[in-house]
Order: sequence, then structure tokens, then C-alpha cells
Amino acid sequence: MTRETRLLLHWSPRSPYVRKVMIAAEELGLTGRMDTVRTVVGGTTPHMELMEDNPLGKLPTLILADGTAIYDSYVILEYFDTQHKGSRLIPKEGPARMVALRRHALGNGMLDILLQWLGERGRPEERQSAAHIALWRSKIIACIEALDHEADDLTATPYGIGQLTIGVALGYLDFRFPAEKWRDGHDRLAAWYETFCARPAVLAHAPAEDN
Ligand SMILES: N[C@@H](CCC(=O)N[C@@H](CS)C(=O)NCC(=O)O)C(=O)O
Repeated sequence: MTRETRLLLHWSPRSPYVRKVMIAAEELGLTGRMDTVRTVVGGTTPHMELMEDNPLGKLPTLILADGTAIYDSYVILEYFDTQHKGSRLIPKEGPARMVALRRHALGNGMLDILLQWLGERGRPEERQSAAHIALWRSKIIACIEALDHEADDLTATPYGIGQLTIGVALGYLDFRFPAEKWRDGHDRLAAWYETFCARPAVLAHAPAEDN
């Protein structure tokens, strides 16, 4: 592979949005073209170098060989789909596209809630908002309920961005919120999640504190 075709990903082993991108790259056979650079964000200090590429200062951010920056995780997956000849992660048209995008919105929306919740949990206890935590918990429970009803259909429809993002969201619940015990009473979703976890691309990119 020549230098000109290489990709550089601002990466963290903790970020579920980065994990989504890494699993996608692995599924599509693109990891061999991609380098990663450990990039630390999330504190109160702006990451000026990252912000030159992505003014939001967020991960994941992908840099193409010509210096073009691509973000966020959804847009990176759209880009990946232009770089391979196999089955698309994001269907091009029709009802399948809407189902996939709606599932993606659900999975990514869960991640957005969980990241807010985690941030709140990181504040001094006396300054945490119990009302917000209760609200976020109720939304996550509602998402799990909805997904449990949809679990058979997650198996029946071709694997793509929807299942990938939902799987990453459930994995993030296990990683950061094990006390929520999301599997309890949701056998169908738990069974589907086992099949997701068995995918080689998923096994290859487990969440981690750091390495
Ligand atoms: N919608 C974005 C969310 C990205 C995001 O929030 N990433 C987190 C890391 S898990 C981040 O960079 N946080 C740093 C910050 O918000 O300053 C995506 O799907 O890529």
C-alpha cells in the first residue's frame, strides 16, 4: 500500500464511536489501509491540533491521504462504503435504507445519552443531578425494550450500520454501566447480542480502559 492511499484515524480504545469505526473498517477489510493515533479528548483542555482538523475536537476524526478530514462516525462509515466492493453497511436506497438509518439513530442516540450520563457521574456527587440521571436511565430502558421487540428482525435483515451501532451501544452498557443489567427480562435482545459479539470484527475491537 502506498503512502498516498493511507488513512489516519484519531483513536481511543475507550470511545464507542471510535469502536464503531474500527469494527466497520475490519468488516470491510480496510484496516490494512489505516493507521491510528491515540488522541486524548474529553477533559476541559481543548486539543488544538485535533481542532485544526475537526473544530469540534471530537473522536473519531479520519484524515485522508490528501489531508481531508472526515467526521463524525456516521460520515466516516459513509466514506468507507465508497472504498470497497462488498455489501454496503448503509443501503443506498429504499425501505432498507430508512430501517438502517433509524436503527443507527437509535444506537447512536443511546451512546449520546450514555456519554452524558457518564459525564454526570464523573462530577462531585453533591453536584450530580439525580433528575437527569433518572431521565437518562428511563430513556435507555425504553430503548432496550424497543430493541428487545425488534431483536428477531435484527437477525432477519442484512447486517449493516444499524446492527453495528446497536451492538456497540449494548457493549458500552456492559463496559461502563454493568450495574444496569440490561439483559434482565430481555432474552431475545441478549441472544441477538451474543451473535453480534461472536463476529470476528467485533472480537478484534473490544472496548478497553487504555493500552
Ligand atoms: N456524533 C459523534 C460523537 C463523537 C463524540 O462525542 N466523541 C467523544 C469521544 S467518545 C468525544 O470526542 N468527546 C470529546 C468532546 O466532546 O469534547 C460521532 O458519532 O462520532
